[in-house]
Amino acid sequence: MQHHLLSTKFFEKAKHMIPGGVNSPVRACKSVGAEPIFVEYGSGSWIWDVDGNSYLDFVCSWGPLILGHCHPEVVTAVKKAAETGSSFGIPTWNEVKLAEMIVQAVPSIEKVRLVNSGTEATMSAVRLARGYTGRKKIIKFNGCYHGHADSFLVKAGSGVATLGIPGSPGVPEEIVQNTVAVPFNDKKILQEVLDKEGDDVACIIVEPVPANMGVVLPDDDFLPFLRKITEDRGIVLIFDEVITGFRLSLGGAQDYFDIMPDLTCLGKIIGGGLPVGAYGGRSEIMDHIAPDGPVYQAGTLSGNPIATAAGIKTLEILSRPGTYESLQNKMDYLAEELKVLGKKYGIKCTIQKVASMMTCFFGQDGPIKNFDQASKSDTEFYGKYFRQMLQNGVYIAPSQFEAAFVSLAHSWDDLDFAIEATESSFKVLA
Ligand code: HOZ
Repeated sequence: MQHHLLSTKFFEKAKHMIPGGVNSPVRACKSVGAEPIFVEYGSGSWIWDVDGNSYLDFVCSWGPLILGHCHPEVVTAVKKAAETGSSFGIPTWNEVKLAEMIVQAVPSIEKVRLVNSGTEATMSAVRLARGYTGRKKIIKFNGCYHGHADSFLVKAGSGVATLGIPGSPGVPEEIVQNTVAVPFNDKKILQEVLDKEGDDVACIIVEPVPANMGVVLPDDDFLPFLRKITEDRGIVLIFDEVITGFRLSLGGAQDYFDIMPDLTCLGKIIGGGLPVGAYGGRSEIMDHIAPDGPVYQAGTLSGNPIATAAGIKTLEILSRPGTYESLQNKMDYLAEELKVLGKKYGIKCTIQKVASMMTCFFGQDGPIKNFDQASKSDTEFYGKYFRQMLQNGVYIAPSQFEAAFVSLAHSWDDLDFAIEATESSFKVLA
């Protein structure tokens, strides 16, 4: 039987100095009726907490660790970079190398600017879209999460959905009135909004496969529709590929679905576990960014040499033959076995997956196509499931509205371990 004495002690202490004891809200595990574990270290697909318990990890730092924890080649690259200087605020060759790898892999990106996080990437991309079009409004989709910049905190997913808060105090009305949120996969409502306000719309920003309301797949004609209506109206189409970039394929969701946006936001995997974000797209648009153009955006640590070293090595490993097939096969196996177990124990759940990410929506017959439907999931059951899985040595996201990620480090034995842990959990909860 596990105990979490030291984690509890650390959390108590943390709460005195850090709001809620955590540096990002979902980590507090509130919505699953638990307290956070404090991690001591990770290796491959496993993490160990400060009380000596081990867990098979399906959070993988919320997506970046597609190679697992402490991949030896990434560790070597990071060590080597650290020995030659951690930050200069002067260009380094690593920035060019990472930019080149991104431009080569992501089909719609001709030029790319490196930043430090996904939030920075999305807020900068929207500023660029506004600067480029001279228009103010942006359209986003309910349940999609694009980081925590003011304009995006309207019907957002991830932690905002997890905690059930409508938006956020501190975001001025004048800012959110320029953000229109519409249901994902609903062409009719979007068309109506555009017929009314289309001439004022600078951009439509979308997670091509939303993963912050749980994993929700776009209808076959939805992304092509977005591409067509934005093109027709001179609206910039932004794909937020912070999660799907280098996850669905080397070229991200745009390559997977063969739909080219005007701008793309990246984060997570391109930093190999260190803080890197990026936004890029057609040169004609990107050339509006300072110093070439008037749209301002800057950052002291942007293109950081250690973070870019981790990113370069990660992308290099991902581009070796067979990586995406291996990830896909493992996720297919896991999802199929979970489906069988759901049936066996009479647990109503809908599993939605693409490539190596998935969500199991409890209490649902599915398919889940938008945030309204996702939010009808049985979150109380999810909480119980989370706690059982933790006891059984598996760490899944402490929220129904996130994704589970399989990494290259997950072995077939690991997957069988997760399947057994799920069976034990379902037995108790059925
Ligand atoms: N917004 C992140 C998940 N989509 C959570 C980040 C974190 O808590 O570390």
